[in-house]
Amino acid sequence: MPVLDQYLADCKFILVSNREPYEHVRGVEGIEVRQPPGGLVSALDPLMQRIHGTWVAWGSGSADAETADELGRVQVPPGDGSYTLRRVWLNDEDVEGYYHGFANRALWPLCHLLIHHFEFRTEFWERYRAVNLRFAHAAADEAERCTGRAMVWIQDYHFALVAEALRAMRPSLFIHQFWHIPFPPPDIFRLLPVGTHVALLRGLMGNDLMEFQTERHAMNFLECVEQFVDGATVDRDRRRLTYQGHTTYVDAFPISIDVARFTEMANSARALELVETLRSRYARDDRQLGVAVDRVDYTKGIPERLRAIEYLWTTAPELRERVTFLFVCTPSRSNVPAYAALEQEVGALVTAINEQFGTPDWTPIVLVNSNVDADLLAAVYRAADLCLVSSLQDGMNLVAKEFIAAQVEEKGVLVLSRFAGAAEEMDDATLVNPFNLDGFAAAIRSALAMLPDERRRRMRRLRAQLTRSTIFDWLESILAGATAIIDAQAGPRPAPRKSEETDGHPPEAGP
Ligand code: GDG
Repeated sequence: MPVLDQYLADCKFILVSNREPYEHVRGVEGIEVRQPPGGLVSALDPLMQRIHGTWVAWGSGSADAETADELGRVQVPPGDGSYTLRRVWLNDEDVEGYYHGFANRALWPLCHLLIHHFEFRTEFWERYRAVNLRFAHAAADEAERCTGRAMVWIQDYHFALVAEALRAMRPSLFIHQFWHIPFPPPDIFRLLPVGTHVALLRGLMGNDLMEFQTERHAMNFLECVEQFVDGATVDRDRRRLTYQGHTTYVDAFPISIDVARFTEMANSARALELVETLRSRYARDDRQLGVAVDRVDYTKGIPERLRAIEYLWTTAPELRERVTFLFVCTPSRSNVPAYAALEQEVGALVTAINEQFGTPDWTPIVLVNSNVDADLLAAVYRAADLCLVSSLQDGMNLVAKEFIAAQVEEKGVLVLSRFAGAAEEMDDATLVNPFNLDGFAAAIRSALAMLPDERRRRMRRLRAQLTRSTIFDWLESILAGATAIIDAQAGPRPAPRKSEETDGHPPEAGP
């Protein structure tokens, strides 16, 4: 990664995210270290090791405190220690208010346009502000420890207020933020109480660069600023805005996956064994295998998908027993009531469909209600004749990309919601509107009927395109964008304030 390495040679890189890359937990045999699954950690951890950065995150593990120093710092990876993890401590009320409350019950549904799930409570908002401020202090403190330049990269909607607070503490920092989920248009964003929506926008405007998954989300953000922030100047053509003398650049950087790793996993001996098992169990006698993989989240359109399948088998009885669906539905955020209710709804729908259509030797829908390991996941994708992604709204959707990377035999069809960010890059998928019941069912039907040559032609193009845009390309383009802005920033950056030149803690600053 030449751009990155060149820039970071004399710059400290500070990453801020909710989840930490290494969690220490107390197990039966003492303290164990766990690395949470997920593409972001596996892409950013090697980078952090190479550039010896600092990662600021919530210390969520049961043995995190005893393995860190009094400031919450610990060297990771264990046994190598090439970078610093700075843990921020949250108590139960913080987690309830900041994470489950404002982030997941207010911002998450609002950004996904699912306003019937939107819940605002002032106590959640207050916690969110307080926790964001704490993260800003931790990042400022880490920046203070370096002699040269520093760059802070904030991840996601958990931290909409960090950039502004951090800029007040350390005006000379380069700060940018990647927003992983959609950004809503003004008519939705204004459902937040007056004051809160402006505070969030001003918080994000503390960034030098705001990164979104798609052009549409970037434009929504600019429109919200234009409508709600008095005194802000928005230049849509040049995708930037200016407020109180500070310019924020805004752009789209679609995230991706480690394509080579997924392809390699799909080609492993273990995956091949599992593919055999899956196909002999679920795709005997020329039956097709349809798969779906999601966290159980109301944004993923799982009930809508089940209803489309039910409609298909009701209106086209000849397709019964011709396809089995395997749904990997990983429980998620179960302590938020809407998620617990959704888990029940999905279970009940699957039971009803299986009772209605099942036969002694055919279970129409196989529901796996737990986290599956990476080998099995790769095998599920490889074994599939079709993959259904039916998000009602989605920033990107990595499942669609993982499926393509694992389709080494190029025989599977991707049925993809047009409301997932991924759809904007994937003309060769079968695009669907998950709200359109019979349209969705018809799309599944035509995917099942697609001939092998057509499947291969489409999958080959999807694979070629994915290979050109991996998570490493994503990282490189963001860092290239950031360094271009640094180079272009006209005039000297604001002089450091008094507090920055001392060893003292940064001043209190709030949004
Ligand atoms: C947010 C945005 C955006 C799921 N079950 C298992 C498992 N998974 C993995 C998948 C995939 C990931 O979880 C889900 O990623 P998505 O992209 O679908 O969705 P979110 O979690 O909602 O992520 C989204 C993303 O951020 C990145 O910016 O694309 O739009 O909402 O990687 O494979 N993995 C394993 N076992 C499971 O049972 N190993």
